[in-house]
Amino acid sequence: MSKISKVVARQIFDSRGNPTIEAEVFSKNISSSSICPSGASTGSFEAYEKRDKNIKDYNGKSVFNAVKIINSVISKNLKNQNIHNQEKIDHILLKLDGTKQKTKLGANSMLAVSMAIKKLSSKIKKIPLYKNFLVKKNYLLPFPLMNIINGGVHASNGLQIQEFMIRPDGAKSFTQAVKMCFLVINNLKKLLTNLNLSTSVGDEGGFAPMISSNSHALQLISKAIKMSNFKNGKDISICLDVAANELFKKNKYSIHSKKFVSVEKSIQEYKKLIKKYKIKSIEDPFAENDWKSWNKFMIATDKQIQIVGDDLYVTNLERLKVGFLNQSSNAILIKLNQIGTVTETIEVIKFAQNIGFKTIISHRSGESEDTFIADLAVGTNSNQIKSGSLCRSERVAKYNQLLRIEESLGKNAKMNKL
Ligand code: 2PG
Ligand code: MG
Repeated sequence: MSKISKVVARQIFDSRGNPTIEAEVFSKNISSSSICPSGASTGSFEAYEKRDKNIKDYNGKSVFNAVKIINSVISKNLKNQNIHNQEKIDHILLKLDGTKQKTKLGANSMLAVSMAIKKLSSKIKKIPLYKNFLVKKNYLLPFPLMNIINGGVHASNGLQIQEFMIRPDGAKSFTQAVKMCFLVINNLKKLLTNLNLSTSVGDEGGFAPMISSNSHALQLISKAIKMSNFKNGKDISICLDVAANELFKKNKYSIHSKKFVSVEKSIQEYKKLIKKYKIKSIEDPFAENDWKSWNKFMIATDKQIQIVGDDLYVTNLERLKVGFLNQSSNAILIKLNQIGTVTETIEVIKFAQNIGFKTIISHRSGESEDTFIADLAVGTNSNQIKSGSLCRSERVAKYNQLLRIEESLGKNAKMNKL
């Protein structure tokens, strides 16, 4: 048995330059560390992210109190625990916290520790991280969902929809999947340059040109797919994250233009976009409490596309159960820091897979060099992974890790089902 000797934390910085936590777990003189990510378009039911809120220090964003919690109470209570018993350790953290939204310890302190434990366990077992989750053989690679035009709160261009993504549905390997996305991104860059539009990027590495209509963004992407000699909807498909919480007021939505319109009208407009641009997946088409509209949308699209709950479920088992009974979606986005521990995340993935939902592992808009989610995707047999564009090292790091995993699997490497 390998025991935890201590846990140490420090404040470091995420990809937006905001303070975040790195936790390092020790077993004698071996250690592993992990970094907590942070969202911008957060669901209100997400677990609590502890920040100091002292406006005179780092504009209120420092995490020194959370660091202190790890160095004192968490380190003390985890001392001598078996490093391989993730569930027990996570339950100790949950008990220490004792609140519904993890407001006492902070989900950021808990998650940084929880992920570092998982990493140290695999290091001590001398197995790669992806082999330390649910899947024990026949590992599959997830399809990447690359966010190539950024809008919403991730950019300042005025685009209503937050993420315009591509998914290389025709790829036979992860290497090929990345190559296909690379080609489309390169051609999109050429198109933007020719139109004198900016090729600077947003928080998730996608371009953030000053265009303000969804259909303009979709036309550009369709054109880039064609220029790359791929067929839209077959080789590559377009997928969206609307992040509709940000576009909701008094039961109306401003998804398709700046004007707020009814749910029925929004659904009609969605249907037009789906048909015209062969869209295959839409995340958060409606707001987090608007369960009725989600169900109407499921009925209106009649299983033809993937409908993904992110802010709707916040990787929370109770909310997922409600969504299942309500027939709100057929897929779930998985973000570790929405719930706060590895064990709870795995529980949600297992449940989702049992009810036939697709699972999509996701980064946050504030990320780091930590590639934990790449291994999590393979180790849980998740169908897709969303980690931004093929740009900005904190995004590419996850795709690079998947290329390494594919290489290590050799002939046995296969793509997951869509
Ligand atoms: C989302 C995420 C990641 P954020 O809405 O899916 O793309 O964004 O981390 O800002 O919540
Ligand atoms: Mg989302």
